[in-house]
Amino acid sequence: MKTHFLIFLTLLSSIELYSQKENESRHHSSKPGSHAPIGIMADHTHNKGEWMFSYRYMHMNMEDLKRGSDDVPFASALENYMVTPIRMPMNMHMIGVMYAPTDKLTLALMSSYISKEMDHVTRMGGVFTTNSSGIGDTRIKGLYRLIHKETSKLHAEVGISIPTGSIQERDVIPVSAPNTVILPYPMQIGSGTWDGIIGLTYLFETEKFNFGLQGRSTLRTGTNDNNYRLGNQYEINGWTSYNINSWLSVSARLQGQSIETIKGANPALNPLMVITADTNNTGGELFNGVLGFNILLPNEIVKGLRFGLEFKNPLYQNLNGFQLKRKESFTLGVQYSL
Ligand SMILES: [Cu+2]
Repeated sequence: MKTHFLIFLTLLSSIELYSQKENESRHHSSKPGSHAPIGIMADHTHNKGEWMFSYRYMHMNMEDLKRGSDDVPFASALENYMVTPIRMPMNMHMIGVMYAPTDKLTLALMSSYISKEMDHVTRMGGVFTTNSSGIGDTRIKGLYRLIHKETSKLHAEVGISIPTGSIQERDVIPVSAPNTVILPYPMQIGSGTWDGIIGLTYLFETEKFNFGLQGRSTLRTGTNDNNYRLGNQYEINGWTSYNINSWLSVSARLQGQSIETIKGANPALNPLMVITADTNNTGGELFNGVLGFNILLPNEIVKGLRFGLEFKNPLYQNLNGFQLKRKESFTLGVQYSL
């Protein structure tokens, strides 16, 4: 009986010690919700001398057709085009490095490996699949702190996207005779142009809750080697997260996206062949709901290691012309700071 009591006392005091330690490390940046949901890029800055390495895996799927905001059958696209895609899954592996040379400025470098697959049906009822994969465009960014208080933070993002991703992806299609052709716009890996990225992120943090608002644009410049330029992208994200305890937070966010149409056209693509080769069928407005959670491993286990997961569900999509409908997607990520 006495030994049981002693064990009980020892346990109690170790719990007491642990929670004291937890209190000491309860600085705002060391909570799970201090980082935005994992699908948000450039959400935070670092203190002078800090490094961070990250890896994200993103899976997206598109399936069935839309014209504007309406669901339409494949047959309606096949009245005007020889071929329509029916499904397009996409996988993306992203690696990132962040480093802060000063307290004010954080530098970030991002690279990716992308693989895409597209299933099609032809007017004659035949089906076939094309594939593409490779290294994506490379992004170099500077994040500059404008406001950096304990509870409210504001930083600007300025960057460039270097066209390291291929715009010459080819595959075999069985239309007329099996033939290796250049793939349409959505199956290419990069933009082929030097693009600018600008953004602004505001964060508000309390003991339990975090709120964030981010606006960012990808602005394309010039014309690529295949005579076109992808549309500019404008995106706004608003999110809130709640720290359930010292290592787990849950989040909800809303995302609005506006994508402009492609300017110019690749002369090697016949826009009557397939809907994805017609630039009228590009761009649109999307509104998504995203749920997720962040895990910050306790310092006693590993210092500075985080995990995040997010599930995205389209709530509204208004797409120009005929386009594949965006479906659910998820992002899984690991971040390690030192
Ligand atoms: Cu970071």
